[in-house]
Amino acid sequence: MNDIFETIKKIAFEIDNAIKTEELGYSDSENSSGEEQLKLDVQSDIIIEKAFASVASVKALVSEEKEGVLELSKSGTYTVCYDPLDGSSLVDVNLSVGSIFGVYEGELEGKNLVASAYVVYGPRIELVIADRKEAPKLYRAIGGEFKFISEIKMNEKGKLNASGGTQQNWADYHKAFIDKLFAEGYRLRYSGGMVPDLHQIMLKGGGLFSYPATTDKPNGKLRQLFEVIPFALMYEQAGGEAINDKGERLLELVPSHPHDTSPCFFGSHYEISALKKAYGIEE
Ligand code: P6P
Repeated sequence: MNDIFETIKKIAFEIDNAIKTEELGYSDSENSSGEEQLKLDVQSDIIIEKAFASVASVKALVSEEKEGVLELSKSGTYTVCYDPLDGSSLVDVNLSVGSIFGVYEGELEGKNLVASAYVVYGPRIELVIADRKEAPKLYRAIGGEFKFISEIKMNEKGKLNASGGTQQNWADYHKAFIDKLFAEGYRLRYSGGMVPDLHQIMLKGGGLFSYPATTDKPNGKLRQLFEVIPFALMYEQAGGEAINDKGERLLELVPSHPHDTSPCFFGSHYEISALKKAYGIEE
């Protein structure tokens, strides 16, 4: 799998360069979720597809920017599911964005995720890689190379609260729960970019990121295969938890379509336990 991670490092520098040099603006197309595609979305997807086309261990790709599964090689082992530039609309207000990768072996479902990685394009380029055995590893681009910085471990309880979704469309019990955390002194940290928002909570020791079911998005907004499940591995391996609105582990999700979404909650044990109580979920 090292060939996949080395490829992601190359991709990271190419997409970072595209962010800094390519023209912004919308293309004249939509992705499978009906979202208008930015030129950078399309450009980033092309960079990733080209990069993995020559990696022998990769048999197929699933992209937020593509409809179905792109077969690359019958002899490959892994399917890489990715969001090439998550939160891309934040680039034109100069906020951090990211790429998310889930590496699956076998059927495309949570239990078959063998590793995940994400890249944060911010003041620095940072890469985090997780497998099923160890804590996530943080790397930082220094002098044109990624240097290992540290393993990521979360505390039992954090201080940050990233509360996603349109508040007027939250369920009453969700609003009461979020308000309770703020009443306990949690600080709001929400940029609208899943990658930097989840990265910040992990690196700052913990807290809660929530994107619940809402009246306008009853199945949540974030995609299972290339957003929710890859980050679920990160949070669990960092000592946190990642569940849906029924208390099920996000790593046990079984999407029926490559672009299925799920309500999702990522956090430290204290916050997830408090959420389960607020949602009437048995511990
Ligand atoms: P909202 C970006 O569009 C994204 O897919 C994630 O990166 C982010 O967490 C979420 O949507 C933000 O959605 O509805 O809070 O603007």
